[in-house]
Amino acid sequence: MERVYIGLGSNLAEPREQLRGALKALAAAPSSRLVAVSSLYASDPLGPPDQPRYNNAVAALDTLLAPLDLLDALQSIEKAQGRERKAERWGPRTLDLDILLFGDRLLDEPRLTVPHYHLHARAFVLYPLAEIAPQHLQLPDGRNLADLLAACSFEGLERLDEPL
Ligand code: PH2
Ligand code: MG
Ligand code: MG
Repeated sequence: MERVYIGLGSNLAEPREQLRGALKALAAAPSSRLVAVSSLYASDPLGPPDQPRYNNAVAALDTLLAPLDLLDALQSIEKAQGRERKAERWGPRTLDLDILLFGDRLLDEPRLTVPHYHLHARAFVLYPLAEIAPQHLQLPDGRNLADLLAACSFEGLERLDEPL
């Protein structure tokens, strides 16, 4: 089993329900066990500003799947929840499931880069990740989660009290 952290995001069609649906699907993913889920967050959109705020969360999954097989599984969950792939970069979406970390692996493949490209700079990833990751988590490239957090402002992020 390898521990994978997955970023969840949505800003269309009842975002909180989108995240809930995604968690249900993740819990049912083959050869995998959903082990932790962060709080629910609301966040200002990164990218084009003329789009709704996002809901974000991070989940921890233990899996026997290979990285690209997990990516296939995540993309079929996105698709089942109405995700349309559009040309606009960072545009609105019903559901986005991003592999943030996959055990200790460093992957640089056409379909998958791990750790996720923008992990280090995104409050809506780092703060929920820190809730469910070990306190001294070290990324496979040597960076420490605590250092990344300390350098990342909470601005634009809001932790919601409602349960996910
Ligand atoms: N995802 C994006 C683009 N911008 N902004 C927020 N706040 N949250 C996201 O999950 C997000 C985003 C592309 O994946
Ligand atoms: Mg994303
Ligand atoms: Mg994505």
